[in-house]
Amino acid sequence: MSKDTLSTASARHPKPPNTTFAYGTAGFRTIGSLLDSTVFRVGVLASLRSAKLGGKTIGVMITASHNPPQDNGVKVVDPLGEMLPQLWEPYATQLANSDNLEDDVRDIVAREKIDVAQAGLVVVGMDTRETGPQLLRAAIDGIEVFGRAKSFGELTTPQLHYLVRSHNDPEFGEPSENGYNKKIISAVEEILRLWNVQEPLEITVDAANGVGAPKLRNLSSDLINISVVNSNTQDKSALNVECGADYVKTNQKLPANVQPRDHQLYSSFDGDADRVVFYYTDESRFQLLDGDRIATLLASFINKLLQQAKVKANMGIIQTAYANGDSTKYIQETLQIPVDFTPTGVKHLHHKAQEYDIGVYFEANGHGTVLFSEKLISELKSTHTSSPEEERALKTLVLLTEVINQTVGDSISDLFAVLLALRIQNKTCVDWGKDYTELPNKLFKVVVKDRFAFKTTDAERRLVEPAGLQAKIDALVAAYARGRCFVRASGTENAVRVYSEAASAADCADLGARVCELLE
Ligand code: 16G
Ligand code: ZN
Repeated sequence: MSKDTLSTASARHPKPPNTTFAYGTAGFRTIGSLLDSTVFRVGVLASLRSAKLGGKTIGVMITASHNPPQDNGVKVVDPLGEMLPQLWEPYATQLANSDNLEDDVRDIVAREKIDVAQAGLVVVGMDTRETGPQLLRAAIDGIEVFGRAKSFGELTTPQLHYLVRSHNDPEFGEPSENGYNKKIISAVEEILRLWNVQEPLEITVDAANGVGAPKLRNLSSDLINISVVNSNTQDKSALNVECGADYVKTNQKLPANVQPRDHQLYSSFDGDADRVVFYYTDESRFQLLDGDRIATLLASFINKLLQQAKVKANMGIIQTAYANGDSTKYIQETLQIPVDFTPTGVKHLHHKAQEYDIGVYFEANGHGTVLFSEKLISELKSTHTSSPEEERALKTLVLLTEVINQTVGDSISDLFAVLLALRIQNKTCVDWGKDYTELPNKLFKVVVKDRFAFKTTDAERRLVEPAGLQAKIDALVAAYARGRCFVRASGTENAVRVYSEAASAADCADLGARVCELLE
């Protein structure tokens, strides 16, 4: 190990005093100006991860997603575009907080039996935040202690995942941003041609003043006509402010700068373009189409194609506790597709979805994708068809596996999947909104002394600690028609979240408020 290099390089990235860092659900995330040493150390860890895997390409993404402009964050992406395995998260935390970096690196190298000479390439990307460029340089500095760095500059998070995967697996696509664009556009256009669609796909997207805006512009074509609002990435203080998927979902209202025409579909991305929600207005009433709706739309569309293609595949939908109870009921009773629940956080949903031939996973907040197993994809490619209708459905399914990002939830590819599902089924956004009605629901945030005292089970739907609290919640819930309520510690903020739903909006608000009182 080139000890000198590590200590010399690390001296350029001193750790701020009195700060502790924890690698959580979304990697490290805090005020951007505090993150220089952490990002440097994540760079070191990423090259160790590459060495551990015999030189495979690893990714580092610098982003704080939907968080406010002054925040930033960093996470590591594994070779096939998955999140860093949970076993390695403590190493990230260990290095970020280390007061003796050389010893801690040596410790990890010994424990994981790493030959640092094997360290290969680490690809790096960032969103559009003010602290991004400086943190990008810190990451590169860290990576180059053992490995090689390649910066792609500004990227959406899913683009970085794509780039990592395509560097390791050339069949996945060309390892460039252009390769990403080409893969999606050509699959979308081919589907449109198969279905003889003449009119271009059209939508207005609120890009949260984030990186999704410039990236969407690269995706126009004769058949794709997207207008982007909230596209100001120059004004660094505008990111995610009064716009973006998180704002729209949390406040259940239109973002700034969208003046809707009734019955027309709009969409919002978050700051790093891995979340998307849709909406329309109906006589000025705002109708949100969130992750639950995207899951049901895509699952039923894919089901129809499977039937037309006469292909059998086992499909499951993965939800979290935040999924609206009426969406779960609709999936189970009307679509007749099995539902699994996992804790919040993409890695949990993604993992579960991999158990199916087709695993559809979406968090209600709009993060999700559809995973197709390798086995099914090769079956689809080798199936012989006996009618043009079967042939078209089969081809569409194969092309959808290219439109839909197979590594992580992706605003851009989810946007196209939704537009295709609507257009091909001749379904309007109003039809989509009427697939099922939604139970009134409300989210509360409570600041408590120690959020780690709240321990859950059953995919975060029940508390096991503090002792006795769940029984009190159960007693409250029982008093409301179709009441449901759960409490969980946030993984990204120092707070506890309370979600309530009930048959009426008044009951839902009342139930949530009473449960919040129990926490004080
Ligand atoms: C992270 C997760 C997101 C989840 C959110 C919950 C990833 C990439 N992101 O942002 O999926 O919805 O945390 O936040 O896994 P919370 O724990 O603060 O409620
Ligand atoms: Zn995001």
